[in-house]
Amino acid sequence: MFKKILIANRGEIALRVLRACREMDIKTVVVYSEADREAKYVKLADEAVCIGPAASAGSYLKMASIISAAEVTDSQAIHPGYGFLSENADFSERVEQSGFVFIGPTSDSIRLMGDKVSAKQAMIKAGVPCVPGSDGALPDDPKEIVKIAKKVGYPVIIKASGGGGGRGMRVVHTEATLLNAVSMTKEEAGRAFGNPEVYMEKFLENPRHIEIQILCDKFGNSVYLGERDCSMQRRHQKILEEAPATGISRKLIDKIGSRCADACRKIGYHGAGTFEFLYEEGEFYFIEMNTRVQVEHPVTEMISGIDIIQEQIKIAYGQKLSFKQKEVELIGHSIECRINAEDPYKFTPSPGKIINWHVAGGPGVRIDSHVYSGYTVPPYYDSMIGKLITYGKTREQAIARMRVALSEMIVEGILTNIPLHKDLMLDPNFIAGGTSIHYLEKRLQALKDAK
Ligand code: MV4
Repeated sequence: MFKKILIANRGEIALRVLRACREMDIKTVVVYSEADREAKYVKLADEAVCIGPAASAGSYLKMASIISAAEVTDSQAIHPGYGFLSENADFSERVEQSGFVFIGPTSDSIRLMGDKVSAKQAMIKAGVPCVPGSDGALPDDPKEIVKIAKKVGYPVIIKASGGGGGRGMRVVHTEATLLNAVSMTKEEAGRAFGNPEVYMEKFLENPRHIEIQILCDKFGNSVYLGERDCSMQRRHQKILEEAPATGISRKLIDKIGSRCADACRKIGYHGAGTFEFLYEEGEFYFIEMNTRVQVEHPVTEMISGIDIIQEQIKIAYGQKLSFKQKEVELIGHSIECRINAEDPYKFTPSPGKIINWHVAGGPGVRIDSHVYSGYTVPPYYDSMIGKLITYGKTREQAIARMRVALSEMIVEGILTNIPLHKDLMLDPNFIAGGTSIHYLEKRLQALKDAK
């Protein structure tokens, strides 16, 4: 096994990776910016290297500084976490060219999935169902574009090939506004992603966001670890996730899951990965694939008993997957509430010093967080300061445990979204399960209107 791994990230995921390494008896190196000097994982790591100023452009995004830190500490591999350089194909390439192992898929896989048109074409070829739409990128000829939209049927959505995660999209309801929307999306995409290519899909009005977790080794063995429901979101930021998804049959999950695992084999993927789907009226439609570990991976860990970070490390080292699909047993239910340092209803960031931090406990409660009493939440990064995860035999029990756990949380000195999570745990529609991607925004609007 690796003797030493460098963790190229910050916050709760840096601590999460560090814990996985320590359990495996692997030495850890963390890199940190000047703003993260006081973080808990910096003290827990075997070695820590300051790589630059608070602004991530000068630290967590500086490839040369991270690779230098790996060189001076004699690290063997680099775990990129999520965000920052985790889905940057050039970074993974440079890591490998410098003689280190990138804990993730090949740069070719990252590139294939980073371009949404090539990702979708690869998935169609591999037999994964996709949203009906244009066959690849849209042509320049306006007549052709109008023809494609007519065939797809309105409403349609125009998406940038270089986009993803909600960036660079436009919904079009009628032919009258189509061509202008296409040019505007192309214009923006060229500026934002350096790639003006766009494609078209049928716009699904009220879907759920369901994703499939997969693991593949370097020998063509792949498994799926069931699904997560990530529909509870606002402005493309997920706020809570759960596994399994309410009301979707195991038979259907097994069908779509094995398609995903097959697709990984076909494209030579290795590592952990997530297939994102829209789910509407009993059908799955692939939209994007994430080639990193995700924030919400713990809910899958809770119901599968599989440590996804440790599996990533073992795969990267070149071990074969130690279990087969039929040995994957998903038991119980898990919910994750993302704890953000922000106003619970205005969503404005609330960085600053945490005067008092007291976390929940008891059976079926997990906290992934790097913060502590006296820690100052820096204003430079994402507002997520931790994740509260519960597990129960049933969804009802996971919700009940979440309700109690939220009531036990004490966070003083900054605002958090804990009150919003408390509200949601009592919301009849959430309790019923299966709400769409638009539910939270609609509910927040209704609250505003009532005031
Ligand atoms: C869509 C869609 C409806 N129809 N595609 C937004 C993020 C990006 N991953 C894809 N997104 C969407 N694609 C079609 N054909 C609606 C969304 C969408 C969405 C998707 C997942 C989670 C939250 C969302 C919020 C708004 C829109």
